[in-house]
Amino acid sequence: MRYKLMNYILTTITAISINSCINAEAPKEKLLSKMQETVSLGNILYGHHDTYLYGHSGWKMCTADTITDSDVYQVCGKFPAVFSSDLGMIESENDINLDNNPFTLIRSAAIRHYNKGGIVTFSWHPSNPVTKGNSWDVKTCSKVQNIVKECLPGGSCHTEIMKWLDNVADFFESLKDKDGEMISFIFRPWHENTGNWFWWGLPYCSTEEYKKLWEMTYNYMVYDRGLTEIVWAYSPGNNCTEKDFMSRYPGDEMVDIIGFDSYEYTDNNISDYNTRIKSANEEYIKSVRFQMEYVSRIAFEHGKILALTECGFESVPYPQWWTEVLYEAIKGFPVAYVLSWRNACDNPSHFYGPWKGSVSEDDFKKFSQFKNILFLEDL
Ligand code: BMA
Repeated sequence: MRYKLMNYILTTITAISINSCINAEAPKEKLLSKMQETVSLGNILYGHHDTYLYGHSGWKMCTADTITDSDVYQVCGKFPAVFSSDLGMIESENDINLDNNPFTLIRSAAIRHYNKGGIVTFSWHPSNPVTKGNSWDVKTCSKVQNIVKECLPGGSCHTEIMKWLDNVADFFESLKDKDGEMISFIFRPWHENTGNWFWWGLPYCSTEEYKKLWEMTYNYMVYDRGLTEIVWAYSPGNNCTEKDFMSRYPGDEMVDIIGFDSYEYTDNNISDYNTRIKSANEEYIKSVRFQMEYVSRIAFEHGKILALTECGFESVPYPQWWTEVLYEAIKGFPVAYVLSWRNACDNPSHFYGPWKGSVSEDDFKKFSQFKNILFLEDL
């Protein structure tokens, strides 16, 4: 009897502690589990940058309580599973980001999306701290004028960049769920680092300096500010070699997601329109699959989640782009999410997602009905 009672008590205690472990799962673990589960079931989450904030036809969200629209929703009746936005200009304490979105609205949209079970991600296009131009201001960049080096301890911009990180951290800290707890989200700093268009790009700093920049960012957020719920995404650009991709990898302890950004471009030397689009589509599928091949292997070997962190074909000119190009490019890879870039509201040709009346509208609907492409309502 005593043995049975003892056994019962032990079993109960074990069950309680297992349950409390499950209940106590931190927001970051929950977010990672959500993505892992997606992948293990062979599903892919669909995401769209700034989806709640504005749309191609010129609509713009104005107040926090009107966060009820999205070009994606207008087309397929479902909201994306992943909501992305950008922190560019937060460094200069602007109230509005580089794409004219008030940070208050970005915050509201992110929290609302999270409270509905969605996944939130932020990129950051910070200004050039030396020239005060934007992220793309690389005119003076070279290994001689190395801005990344200036940002590191001892460099002329170090104090300033630490203040920038402070502003980013303040914003992150303000992201609280309905119970007042900090939400978990994906942060994707220093992205497309293998290209030559950002001041932290491949030609403008050494691999060690890039890694130190990441480490400085990570240490500040996690150890100085205690922001332990951040999910860190490392996402270089496309068409880079495996060697370049990994040469700047900051290390397993500072990364949770490994992915890349990849866009489709046409070759203007091809004069016939249809041939030009066909060739761009073929090239895109080939290049994404080529890179997915090695990035998925790396992600697996390092125990990380795989994602196509940005993708698209500006103006989506090919009507079947979603099912015949994007889907073909990612099919068969364990990708947790794919994210279409923004549908600008002030530049008619700068859109990457669907919108009502776009030539790829019907195809997007078809794509959204694929059983393995998940939206907010599926989470
Ligand atoms: C780029 C473009 C820019 C935008 C930037 C940050 O790809 O869409 O217009 O300012 O992203 O969102």
